Amino acid sequence: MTATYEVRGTVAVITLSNPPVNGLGYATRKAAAEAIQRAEEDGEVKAIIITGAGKAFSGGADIKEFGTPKALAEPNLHSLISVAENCSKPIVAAIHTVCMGGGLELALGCHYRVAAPGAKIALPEVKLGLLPGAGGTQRLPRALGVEPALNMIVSGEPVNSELLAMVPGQILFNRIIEGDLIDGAMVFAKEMADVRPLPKVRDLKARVANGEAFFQFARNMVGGMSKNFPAPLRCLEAVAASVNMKFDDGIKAEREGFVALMMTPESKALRHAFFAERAASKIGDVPDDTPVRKIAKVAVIGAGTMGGGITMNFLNAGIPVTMLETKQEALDRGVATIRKNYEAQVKKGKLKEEKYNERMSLLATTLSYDAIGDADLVIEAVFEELGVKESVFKQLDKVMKPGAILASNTSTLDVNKIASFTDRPQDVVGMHFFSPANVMKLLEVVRGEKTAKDVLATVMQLAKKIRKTAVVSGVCDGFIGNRMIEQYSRQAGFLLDEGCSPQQVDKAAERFGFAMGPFRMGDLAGNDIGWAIRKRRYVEKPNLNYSKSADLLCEMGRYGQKTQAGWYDYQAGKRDAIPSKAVEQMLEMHRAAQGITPRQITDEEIVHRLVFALVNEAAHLLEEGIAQRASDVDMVYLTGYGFPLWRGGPMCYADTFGLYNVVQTMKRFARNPHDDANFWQPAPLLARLVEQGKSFTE
Ligand code: T1G
Repeated sequence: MTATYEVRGTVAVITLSNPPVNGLGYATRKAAAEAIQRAEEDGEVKAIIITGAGKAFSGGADIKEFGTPKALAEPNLHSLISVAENCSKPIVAAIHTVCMGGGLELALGCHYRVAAPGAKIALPEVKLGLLPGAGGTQRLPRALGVEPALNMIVSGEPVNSELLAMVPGQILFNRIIEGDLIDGAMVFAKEMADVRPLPKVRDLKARVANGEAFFQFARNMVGGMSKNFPAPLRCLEAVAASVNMKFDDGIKAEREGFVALMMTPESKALRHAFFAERAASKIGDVPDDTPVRKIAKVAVIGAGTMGGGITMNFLNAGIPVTMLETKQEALDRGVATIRKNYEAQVKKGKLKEEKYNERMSLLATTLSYDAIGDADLVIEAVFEELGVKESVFKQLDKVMKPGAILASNTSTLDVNKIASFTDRPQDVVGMHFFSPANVMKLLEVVRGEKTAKDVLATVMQLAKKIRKTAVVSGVCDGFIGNRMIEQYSRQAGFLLDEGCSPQQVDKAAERFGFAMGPFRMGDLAGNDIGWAIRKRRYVEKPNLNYSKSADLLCEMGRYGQKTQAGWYDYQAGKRDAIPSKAVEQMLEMHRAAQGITPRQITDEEIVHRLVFALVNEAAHLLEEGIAQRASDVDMVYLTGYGFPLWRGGPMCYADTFGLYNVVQTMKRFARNPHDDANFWQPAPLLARLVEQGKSFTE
């Protein structure tokens, strides 16, 4: 949590040291400022190098300190940068690996900057709903040029150091150091030791031709791409200030923007999502250093939509896959679909031809279980019926080598039951991918009662390798995401019974920010899927009432896009959802048969019945230990169900709305005779949090 200091000859080397990424927390800022002052007072020292220990120069301000007094405790980041900039001896920032956010702003306050090639350079604050708040919007345009600086700040994306060093006229990097960075920085520092005046980025002028027109064009572009996210436009205005204002005035303008953004719910949501994604990879009772099993070869059972998509994830990560089917034509179809997906990417320029060929060379197919026994992981993606799973897992138990992980892609079936079909339940785990499996980031890792800890650790690490956001779920019907979406869908059905049209519900949900409303989603996924689940429910839970509208729709054969008719009508070959007269009439007749007089329902009621149904069911899941933490539930909905990122997930949204207000709203819903009063009783956890004045995620 500090900075180390050593003198080599006439050069002081200050090393930021706050693992894992040298976040510029209070202790580190204080130690760095003291070290600079120590070097300044040391008569032997002629020049100073600042660098970072471990795997980063610095990942920026310590986000964990935000909202606490430490974030602003002196020396705050501005003050540390000012200490560096006003030092009477030259300071060289020696940058490697990662230099982001406040870390780059500190480097910009130094007199010189040298970097190893391949260092990731970024001002990613915009991804946290912020803007660079320690001079980055004023110094980077001066050091790199206005347009490249604007692009970096508004996108937040990293750029390699050696590429930035090639920008004409830049002085962001005075030298790219091949070989040992510190040795190279020492050579450079000695060369500069007596050069005066010391160069300060703040003394440069930020210039851009046709400034007003340039920023107006940029405003239109950025504004169009950042609906619901206030930070990008604020970033742009701060960069414009670097051109239109004196440095100190620009810093003031930047500060105002930063403080304003820090208070926005969008930034709170984005910061929450940043930590939620990282927290999701941790399993309470599985230590981070649990040894993992080597996964060099994968087998996938089933070459259908899911099996093919799952296979692509591993091919994309360079892991060979053997795909197994029962019939050659199914295999051929599966391979053809994979080829078609890749060829589409090649056509769009998203995938190089040689990469495509390389990935296809990793794919093997077989009709025989004997050919997959040496795989380290096998994932079955066969028909969602327990009998079929049983026969597959009994086969796998026979042929798979000891220590192989046996995973099921089941979306609702009992993973404990599936594990019981084998003599190695400790090697069985659920890996629930979401369709399209090669696109959706979410992977629900379903932990059976007997699933071994190293199996979990292995799958969580593998998820990162195939670029999935893995969230651990316990075993229950629907795991986390689908169990919650069932309550969401029940509410959608009740809303139809009470007077809404499918398009009204969908529009309200989409205005709230969902990528797709419940009825368009049903038409896309296939309404017959929900139908099959409800038929099971009517037997298992006869007291759980549902709107019958969805059943009536399926009885009309309106399964959705695949039948060119669902909640909406569709023209052949098109996906545009057209409001359906037939559905409108069906709903009118259904309401009359139920004796329901349709009523006007506000968007707010629609959204809150949908979202708070998710929240209440999630509170039960947390209570039962199916989900480890509320932020995991948010990750499931942000990465698998199209929940708007700028709201942080259902649990974060409930916290922002206020849990007391959520419960008050639920009480109103419970009084609706056409709803489900029992469901709207606050889950015990939710009631407890309200009682204690606490929240799910803060
Ligand atoms: N502050 C606090 N913790 C951080 C952090 C940060 N800036 N960056 C990473 N961590 C933690 C992270 O939570 C995880 O913790 C561990 O480090 C490893 O992270 C005024 C206000 C740097 C590219 O936005 O992009 O400066 O889970 O798994 O894959 O203008 O972390 O192990 O407990 O991501 O090697 C701006 C955010 C801050 C950079 C490394 N900076 N970080 O990636 O490791 S705001 C950022 C990243 C700011 C100033 C403003 C990445 C990384 P744990 P990781 P990684």
